[in-house]
Amino acid sequence: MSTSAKVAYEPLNEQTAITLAVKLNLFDRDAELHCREIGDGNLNLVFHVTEPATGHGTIIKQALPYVRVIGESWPLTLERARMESEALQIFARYAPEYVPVVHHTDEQYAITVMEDLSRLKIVRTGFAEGAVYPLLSTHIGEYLARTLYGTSDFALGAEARRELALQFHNPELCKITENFVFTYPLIDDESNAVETGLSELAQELWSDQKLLLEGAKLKQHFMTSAEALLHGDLHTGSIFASDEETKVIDPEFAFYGPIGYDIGLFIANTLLSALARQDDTRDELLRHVTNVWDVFTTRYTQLWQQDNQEYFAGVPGYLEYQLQHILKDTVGYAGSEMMRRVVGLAHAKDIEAITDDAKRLHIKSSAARLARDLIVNRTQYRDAQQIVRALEQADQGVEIGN
Ligand code: SR1
Ligand code: MG
Repeated sequence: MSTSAKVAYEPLNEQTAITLAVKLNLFDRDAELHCREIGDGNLNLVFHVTEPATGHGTIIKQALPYVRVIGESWPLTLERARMESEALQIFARYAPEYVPVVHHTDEQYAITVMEDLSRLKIVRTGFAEGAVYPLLSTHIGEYLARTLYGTSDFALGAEARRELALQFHNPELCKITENFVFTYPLIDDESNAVETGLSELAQELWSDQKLLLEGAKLKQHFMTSAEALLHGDLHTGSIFASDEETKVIDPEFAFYGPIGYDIGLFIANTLLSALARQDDTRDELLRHVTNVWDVFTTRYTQLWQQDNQEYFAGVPGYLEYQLQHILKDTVGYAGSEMMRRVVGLAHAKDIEAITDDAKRLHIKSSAARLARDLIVNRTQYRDAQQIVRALEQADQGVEIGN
């Protein structure tokens, strides 16, 4: 296979993925290689090429010209592969220890070749199996503070920030979020997947005028605010981890948006996994919710004070105002994400896998009630501990309020 600009795109298969890995000198020419397509996301192909004799491996990710889970009837730009590889490289400038190394990219083939992370596990899967990942929220809080502060106006200055934002226009993937996170889950749209035992609750939500109004405001803020370069889809399926290590993958939804969106997605998906836990370790997942916020704010504050291009940065109260604004967005977007994982198209696989109907329905209805409160009452939340209290109230079926 050539990587010349004249060659037309074609999807890889397990054999051509091996050919490419050898051609890129990632393995010896005579190495015996195995390859498996392991993509389980909604959009792309992912090939895992390994050399069993040495234990070495690499990942080759390729965008398809359509949405993988739907098929060719839903075409989608290959441009997302460029977004992903460029975003990975930018995030690596700020937080290299939390991002996979990119070995090679090919725009024509929509390919990103990157570090093999098979020593780690996808956090959503690990959480479902009972893992806790003690360092996860410390690592994610660091990653979020460094990437989000580092790409903001405060760190870069407005001119450089505007230049960088041009590189991450990403209209097609932003439209997916606008529709499937912000719009469809709040209306009776045919794309929604609502299980029978939840249809009454869904009808209630879809006619809740307060929810629609606050959901609309969050969507508009997502569409117009350009605070920092976001990952754009930072759920627990986009994070690999072990007890010692954390890596954030899949930033194909990267664009300039509101800082609270990335934090909110991590929190929402951790809350969902916590709702599914009924043993003592639930508290350890909930600690990730408070800790990610604490680590984020501590580090963001240090970065703000160390190096800030904004003339007004030192004005008393300005940093505190920014952090309150980010918290309000974080809470609201955590609500939007939780809601779409219950009544929208793309559900959380760990919750869907629960076979006890009563338990699954309880988790989903608690999640929907919590999500509504996070969206509608987001300005009332003063700290992340309040989110944890709201989850316990939703789970116990009592009124949410502090
Ligand atoms: C149709 S795509 C739905 C979801 O898949 C991606 O992983 C994003 O989360 C998107 O919202
Ligand atoms: Mg993804």
